Amino acid sequence: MKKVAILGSTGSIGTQALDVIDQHGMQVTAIAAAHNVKRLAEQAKKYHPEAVCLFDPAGVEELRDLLRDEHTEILTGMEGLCQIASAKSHDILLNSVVGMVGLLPTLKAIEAGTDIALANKETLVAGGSLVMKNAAEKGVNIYPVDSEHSAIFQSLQGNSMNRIRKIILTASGGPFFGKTKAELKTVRAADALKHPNWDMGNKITIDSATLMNKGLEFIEAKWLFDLDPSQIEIVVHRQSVLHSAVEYEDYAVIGQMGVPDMKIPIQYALLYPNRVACPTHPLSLTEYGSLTFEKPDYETFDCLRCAIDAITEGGLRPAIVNGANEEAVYSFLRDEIGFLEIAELVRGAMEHVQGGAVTCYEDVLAADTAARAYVREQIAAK
Ligand code: MN3
Repeated sequence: MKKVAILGSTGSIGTQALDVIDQHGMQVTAIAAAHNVKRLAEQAKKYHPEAVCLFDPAGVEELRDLLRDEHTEILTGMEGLCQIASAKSHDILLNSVVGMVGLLPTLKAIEAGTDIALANKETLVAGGSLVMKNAAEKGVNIYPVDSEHSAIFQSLQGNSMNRIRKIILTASGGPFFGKTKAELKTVRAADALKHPNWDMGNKITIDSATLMNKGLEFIEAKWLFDLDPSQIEIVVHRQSVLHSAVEYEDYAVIGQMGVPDMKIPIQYALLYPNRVACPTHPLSLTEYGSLTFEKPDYETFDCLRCAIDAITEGGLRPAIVNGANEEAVYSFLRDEIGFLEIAELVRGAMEHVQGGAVTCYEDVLAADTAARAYVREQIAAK
């Protein structure tokens, strides 16, 4: 029986992973959540993990009380996430926390030699060079959970001898596809939280609306598949049926299709290389009738261009863009700034915050901190 530890167990990816785990009778050895005490306690009572971590220390007493009859270790904070990530009691760590907070636990899991199902894209955006270098040294496998990267990973199977020309990274286009900057000026958080194809958390939903999500995925793809930025083409595909594709040297394009349901990539990451029944439904191409493909609007959605510029420049620039974006998105969710200001703040941080080379985790953390401080200063000075 495969043993799984989940960081981010109460979120969208975490709960869908548990559906997959229920279907296949895997064992859950540890779970962690940011602040959803009640759901975390329910999960602990159902799965009886060895350890439970609530990142936010404010809720720990309540969690302790809810789990007083359980024999489970209760942890908190970054220390708790890292303790779970470093433990040797699971075969695979699913890292589905949101944000830069996921990077250190990823590095700890690699240090422990544990394979990772990676849904935390900021891990690779902010610390891609470190993560990939350390994983290679330790022989750790990183299985992508993000649907696009899973599709690329699936399209690479059996093709290790063949040369990749480029990858086609598909994008849904988000809820504001086709809109102009003038129309987006007055958008509020509530408008942006209606995403067409996927059910996700708030941070990633806003990232999808600004297209920063695709920018982060562009960087993620560069690191996961060892590509040059010029080898990644972003294509807007509104139906989210083709989840991404690989073009080989002979111009054959191999892609992966399926209904837009994260359980398929989650299951592939957890059970690789096995393909077994998944708790979702089949794809009916005739129900869709037609699939469309278009170029992204880089003019309106400047976050996307920022991310590509950042990884093209390299070093700490992607960590700066990521940190500035996180800070700006949470400000937007609190209605402190307008929709278009997210991209303006990210662009500002990209141009004004000191960059440099990535030599260790502390470099990444310092760049992230400086980018967030820049964004907060700009908002305070408004
Ligand atoms: Mn995705």
